[in-house]
Amino acid sequence: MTERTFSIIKPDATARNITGKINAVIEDAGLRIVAQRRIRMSRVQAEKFYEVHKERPFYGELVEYMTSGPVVVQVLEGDNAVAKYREVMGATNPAQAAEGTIRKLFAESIQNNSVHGSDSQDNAKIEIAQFFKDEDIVG
Ligand code: RTP
Ligand code: MG
Repeated sequence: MTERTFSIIKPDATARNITGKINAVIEDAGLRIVAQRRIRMSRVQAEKFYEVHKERPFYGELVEYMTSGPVVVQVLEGDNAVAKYREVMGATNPAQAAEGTIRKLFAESIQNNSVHGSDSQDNAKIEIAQFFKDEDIVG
């Protein structure tokens, strides 16, 4: 079933100028980038986005990191896009990520792991709506 997921290319990746390389992996996996914008996340945006992790010990550092440089927010579309993109991203910790995944190829550490992808269809909808208007998504 065709669905959409939300992606962020994180500050470690924009800093190394590898957004195109990451987009190539996304497209080679059969996902289409149907919306994309480069932004500087505000503290308020980052705190809201990662609110589910508020009680985790890494929350403060994570918000700090996500606001430390530009990010690229994206909407990806394709068959089973949510699960497909999680597969393409690889495990949160790059040391455990499978060969060929974005995090295996590019991530620097468990925090600086190059990309975010929604973990469910419900969250994908919520996350997409946080950053994109319907008319800015062109499928
Ligand atoms: P994401 O939400 O960014 O797609 O990543 P994920 O589902 O694979 O991982 P999650 O558990 O949701 O964690 C969100 C992000 O927090 C950072 N993190 N740091 N220092 C740490 O131990 C730690 N653990 C997680 C990562 O940037 C992770 O992607
Ligand atoms: Mg997550």
